Amino acid sequence: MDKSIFVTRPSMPPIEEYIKEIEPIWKSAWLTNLGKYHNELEKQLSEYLGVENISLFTNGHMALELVIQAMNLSGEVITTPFTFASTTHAIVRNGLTPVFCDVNPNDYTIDVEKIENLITDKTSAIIPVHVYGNICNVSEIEKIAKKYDLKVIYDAAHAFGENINGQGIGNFGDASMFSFHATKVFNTIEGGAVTFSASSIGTQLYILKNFGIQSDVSVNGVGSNAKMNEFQAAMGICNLRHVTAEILKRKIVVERYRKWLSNVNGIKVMNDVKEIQSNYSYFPVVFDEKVFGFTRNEICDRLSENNIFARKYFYPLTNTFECYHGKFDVSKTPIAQYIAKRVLTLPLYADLSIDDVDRICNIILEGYQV
Ligand code: T4K
Repeated sequence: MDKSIFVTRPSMPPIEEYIKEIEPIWKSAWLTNLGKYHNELEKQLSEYLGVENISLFTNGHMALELVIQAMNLSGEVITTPFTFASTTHAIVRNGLTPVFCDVNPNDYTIDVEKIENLITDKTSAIIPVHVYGNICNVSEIEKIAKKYDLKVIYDAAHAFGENINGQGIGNFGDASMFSFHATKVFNTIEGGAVTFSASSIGTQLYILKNFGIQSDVSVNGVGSNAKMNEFQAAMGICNLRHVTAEILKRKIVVERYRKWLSNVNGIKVMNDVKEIQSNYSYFPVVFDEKVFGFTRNEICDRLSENNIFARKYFYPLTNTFECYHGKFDVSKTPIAQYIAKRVLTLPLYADLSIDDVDRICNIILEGYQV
């Protein structure tokens, strides 16, 4: 029986490297609460991401929840439903109403042509998603935000280390949230960060991730606890040494998938975009069953029968979740609905072998009539 292949597999440093990194933490017994390793990783990440301001968190979701809180938003927030649960939940958990904009059919990010029609006098922000690491149309979003005086917070969970024309992706909008979860291109086991433009947001984030505590005798924010601990930070420091090489290995895997699947009728794959330096975080494939001859679900099942576990990211759409039943009209996001029913993210990680990619593609293409 073949070994199981999952949609992803964490990048990890050699264990000796991690042990060496955590020994001083052990000896000092300073384990968390914004310690030395936390501060060091913050510094290294601001350099790697090419941003001036950054704040680390225990995970990406808390980073998003708290940056939304830090912006003091009210009323409605325009966002997309073609994302992980976190994006929509972070908006709702802040007492805000998500207003769902459709995605564009090319890269599944927010359709900038459809944003303005959704703006009302209650709109306070736009929260677009760089889904799969596909970068939103940041210049159009900026124009709209300026015109209507709206905040922009990017869900950049998938966009670690990406650049547009050499500029780090964390420099756009008022803020961006990155996820450092085990399944991401760069991980701190669990973890996340917010990059932001106004330094006042930094003060707010600092307070909000530590219970709203400003000093020993002053608590002036209704904060949470979302601090990154020292073991997470040490993992980040190790992984950061290897991340560029890991991304290059991912690129080789992606190129092999493209070689097999790019010219298949009824299969759509993502290609590189000239201005964008990609991190190759996900490999989504959209199956048009009428042309390809098989549905996404049939291909997903066929892979599972071979112990290959691709994932239907992002199905179901967040605006169809049971917890939001009756609240949103999914017919207003038809492109997102179309893609969610047909997309499959194929296994992708730095150590996925070319032989495995070949095997996966052969299984996908079994029975395909040219
Ligand atoms: N915004 C967006 C757009 C996001 O995609 C996410 C997270 C967030 C916000 C929130 O960021 P975080 O709070 O998570 O930092 C996974 C990840 O847990 C989640 O981080 C990620 N997005 C989402 C797209 O994928 P699940 O529920 O699919 O994970 P799970 O446990 O099924 O893992 C997927 C596969 O990864 C497994 O089949 C095997 C492999 N795996 C997983 C883990 C946890 C490993 O090999 N080792 C591991 O330790 O959500």
